[in-house]
Amino acid sequence: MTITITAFERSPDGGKGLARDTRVRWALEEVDQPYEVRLVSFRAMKEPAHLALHPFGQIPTYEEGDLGLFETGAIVFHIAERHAGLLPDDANARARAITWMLLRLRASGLLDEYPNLSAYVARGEARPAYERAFKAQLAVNKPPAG
Ligand SMILES: N[C@@H](CCC(=O)N[C@@H](CS)C(=O)NCC(=O)O)C(=O)O
Repeated sequence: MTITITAFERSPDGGKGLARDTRVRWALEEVDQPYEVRLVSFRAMKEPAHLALHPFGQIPTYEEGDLGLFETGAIVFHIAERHAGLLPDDANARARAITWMLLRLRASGLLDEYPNLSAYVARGEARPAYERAFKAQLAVNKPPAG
């Protein structure tokens, strides 16, 4: 079944990968799932068709057959539940992995305090799946001049 996500038609970050569709793209790349992207303008995000998918008129969203999801963590969790490779099978290890998955690491301020966490993020962003996700979002975003 085709997976379709939404992303900014023109991201305010100019291609730095900060918009949250990058996280969803990354999860899909990690589990090797092809996906399509519907680009939405700021205006279209607030119109009924998109609001039916996302009650707050934001990106990302996720559609797969009858299923429509919003909220990045929920989408990534759904992908991790459906496909092997993101969460361990052992119940306790899985619970610990989910804890880290739900932590908004960048927003937490912990990266400055704990160098091992910055190194963990750097290792993640060096992964081929992240590079593919980043390049895919960059392809629709123009970096700022200079
Ligand atoms: N809690 C939501 C936040 C989604 C969110 O903030 N999306 C931003 C892009 S990263 C957005 O659509 N901003 C445009 C707007 O709010 O009008 C999630 O994690 O998915």
